[in-house]
Order: sequence, then structure tokens, then C-alpha cells
Amino acid sequence: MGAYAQTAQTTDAARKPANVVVLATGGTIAGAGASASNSATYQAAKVPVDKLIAGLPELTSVANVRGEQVFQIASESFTNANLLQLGKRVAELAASNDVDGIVITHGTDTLEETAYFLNLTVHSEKPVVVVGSMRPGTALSADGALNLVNAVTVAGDPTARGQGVLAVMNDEIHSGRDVTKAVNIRTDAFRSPWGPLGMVVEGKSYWFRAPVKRHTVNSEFDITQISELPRVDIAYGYGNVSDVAYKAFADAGAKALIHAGTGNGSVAADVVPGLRALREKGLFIIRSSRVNQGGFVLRNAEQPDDKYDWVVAHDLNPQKARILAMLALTKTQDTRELQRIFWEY
Ligand code: DAS
Repeated sequence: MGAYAQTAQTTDAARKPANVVVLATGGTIAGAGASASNSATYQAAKVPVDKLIAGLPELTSVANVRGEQVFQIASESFTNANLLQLGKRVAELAASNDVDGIVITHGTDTLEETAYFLNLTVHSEKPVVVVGSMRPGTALSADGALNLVNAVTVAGDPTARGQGVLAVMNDEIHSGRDVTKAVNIRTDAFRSPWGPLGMVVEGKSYWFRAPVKRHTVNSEFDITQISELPRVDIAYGYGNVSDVAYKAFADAGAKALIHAGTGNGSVAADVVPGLRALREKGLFIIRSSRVNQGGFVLRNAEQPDDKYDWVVAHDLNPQKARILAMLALTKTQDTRELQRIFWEY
């Protein structure tokens, strides 16, 4: 091996091409606009997976790729049923000996929720990579083609094994746990508050850090054992807020409420009595923060969580906290256990 080789791994040339399955769900990466100048005006979820793959001959030199069309929807419309169906198919494929990695093409709006859900429930070391695009393939400087080639590159790369579910966007490799859509009009839309795990450059993955929170094979949640998810809703904190939304969600059958609080997950004085009453009725109250680049909610900071028997979401944003709360409630109805789960995942 050359004196300047970066790692002790087999060089790419010596490794047989990986078998990668692309599961397509829709989104902008499958979108189409009327003209090349339409980067924001287009229809998502139009192009079928076989056309996406056929449109990228570069993929043949990256891996043996085959596609499956699981859904063809814009991801803002994802339901819990979609999450469960997709998760079960990913687990099935990951358990297959002739699959080395899995890519999921997905809308960017809820990509972070699906990536975290899979990170928590798919018991496999194989790379699972979620990918989307901010512009349709019909637009000038469309980002979907390179994003998809990069996602397949990572899904077929043995160094991506055991890193949890990943999201590959804009040349960056993010943890499915941390990644969030921070911008909605640029191709550098996805951020991880504590930084990406690595980069993909000219067909090679470069890693700089590894996830430390529990995931995939080290998770107590197993998609093959989950048939339904409890209702968990999110209510925003803001000036002049009241407890009306929280009560409405409770009346609709929510088992837990994620409070997307201001700053440190703070709760307005006018809302505290209503939330305490809902806790008394058996709903779980989980404090997250609405800040969008790294919230950090700690117990008994600004709210007496021990006294109120509330849970804190730590650094999980509200939409991620909802995913974990749904899974946690399939396992426990105990606040201390819920809090343990939020510290560990
Ligand atoms: N509507 C968006 C979605 O499907 C389009 C996109 O950005 O992918 O998430």
C-alpha cells in the first residue's frame, strides 16, 4: 500500500462494489420545476426512483444500486404510519445478506425526524443514509444529483458502519440524531448543533467524530417490535402564550406534550398551572427549546421539574424530542425512566 495511504483499509480498487438499495419516499430530490430558473417553485415527489437512478450513470462506478419506491410524498405529509412502514422495510433490507447499505431519498422538511427515528429503531451496523435536496433536478445548480451520489458512496463505505443512521447533504455527513434543517432556501440547509461527523469529497468519506449517544444496535427500541406509536404533540412558547393549545392536544388524546419553550425551555407563568394539571391527569410534559441552533434544557433550570414531575429534552429540538417521546412511551410510563431515556439517546 502506498506510503501516503490515509488509512489501513483496503483501497477502493481492491474492494468489490457494495450492494446499495435506494428507498425513495418523494420530496424535492424527486421534484420537477417548469424551467431551469425554478429553484424554489416546483412540485416535489414527481420523479420515480428508477428515473432518479437512471439519470445518474455515475452511480454505476460507486456501487451496485437498485431502487424501491416506498412512497411518493412531500415529507411534510409524513405520518407515524409512514415512519413505521419505512422503518420496517429498512430493517428487513438491513438484515439481508446481499444488502451492504441503504439510502433513503426523502423530503427535507421532516428528514431530520425520519433520520432520528431510524437511528433509534433499526438494529443494524450497516450504513443507512437519508438524503434530500433543496432544489429540484430540473433547476440550475441542482444539488440532488451530487447529494445522491454522495449518499450512495457513504452507504457503500465500510467506514460508515456502526456510525448510526446518517444524513448526507451538501458534502457533509451528519448524525441522524443531531441533524436539523436550519435554512429553507439555500443548499447548505442542514446543520448539526455540535457539528457534522464528516465530509464526502470526490467519492471518499472523511470522518472527524463519532456519535456517543445510543443508537441502532445499542438501542432499546426495535422497529420489528413496534406496531404503533402514541400521540405526542408539540406546542410553541412565545410572548402572551396561553395553555389553550396544550389542553386541545390533551383533549385530542396526546400522551405527552413537547413544550417548545423560549430560551432554556422556559414556561410562561400563565401556562404552568395548566401544564401541572395535565401532568396530574397523567400526560407527560417534556421541556424542549424553540432555539434552532443548539438548545440545552437541563432539569430544574428555570422550572422546578422535580417538583412538577416534568421531563427535559436536553439538547433535542422539539421535533426530535417528539420522536423519542413516542418511542419511550412504548416502553415506560415512568417519569424517571423517561428522563433516563432522554439523557441516553
Ligand atoms: N416539501 C418538501 C419536502 O418534501 C420539499 C423538500 O424540500 O424536499 O420535505
